[in-house]
Amino acid sequence: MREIEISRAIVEAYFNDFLQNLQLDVAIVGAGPSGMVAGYYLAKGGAKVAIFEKKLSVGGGIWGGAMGFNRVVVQESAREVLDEFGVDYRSVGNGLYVLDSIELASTLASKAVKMGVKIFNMVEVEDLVVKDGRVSGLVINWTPVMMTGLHVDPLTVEAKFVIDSTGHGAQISQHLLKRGLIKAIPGEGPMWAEKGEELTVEHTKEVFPGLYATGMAANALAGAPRMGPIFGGMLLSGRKAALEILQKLEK
Ligand code: 48F
Repeated sequence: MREIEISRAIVEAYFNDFLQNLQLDVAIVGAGPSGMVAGYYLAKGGAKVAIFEKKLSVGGGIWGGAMGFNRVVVQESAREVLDEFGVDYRSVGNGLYVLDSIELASTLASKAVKMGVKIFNMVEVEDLVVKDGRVSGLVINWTPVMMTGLHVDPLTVEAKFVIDSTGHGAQISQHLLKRGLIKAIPGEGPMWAEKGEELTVEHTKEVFPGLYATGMAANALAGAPRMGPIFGGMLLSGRKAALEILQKLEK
């Protein structure tokens, strides 16, 4: 066994995948719950889809449950998404179910990847490509380059649709705001779990031509209430965006 064989295997495999994913049907930014669920349903529907995640780990805000107690709650309306993924849960009454956040994060990631979603971690999306009034791709760079502030130019990825699944800050939509392409991102309102969940799903939509927002990014764009450790809205939001985009792609 030679060290160079190990290096060659990694470099070839990674860059083959990277080349294959420079042109996508859908580029998702952020591998939290809404992004991974969106990716799964898009891949299931036959779309070519990749997720770009700036951290090393996928799962976003799932892992810590609430206050570090690694359990989360999902409501009745989202139970079919848990069943689709095969995540276990236990009823606690009143249409609520409790589940293990480690199982949720790892299963969403595993099922998305097995369904055909390519996840590129440690890649930060630093901007959008916008042409003729439509989002048509991502501007990406290595997270360590962004963290150190090195003066290194980015690369780009082309996509028919982009999804902002970046969570609370709606970081990708912020690029449109700062250029006056969208009017406002009010951010999340004070806690009201039930309303926040409803409005997150309701406001999961195309927020600018070619750009969808899911999960807490959709919530922030709508100025809807925060909801804490209940995750059904995140799962349903990811599924809703995926199904709408599949229709537009005529898949
Ligand atoms: O925050 P996050 O989990 O997003 P979500 O799908 O789910 C929110 C819940 O976890 C929770 C909640 C539920 O009630 O409130 O917070 O809306 O995951 C967002 C992911 O996007 C990544 C970030 O590291 C995280 O993994 N991310 C954010 N900005 C970028 C990014 C960026 N510019 N480029 C790449 N990844």
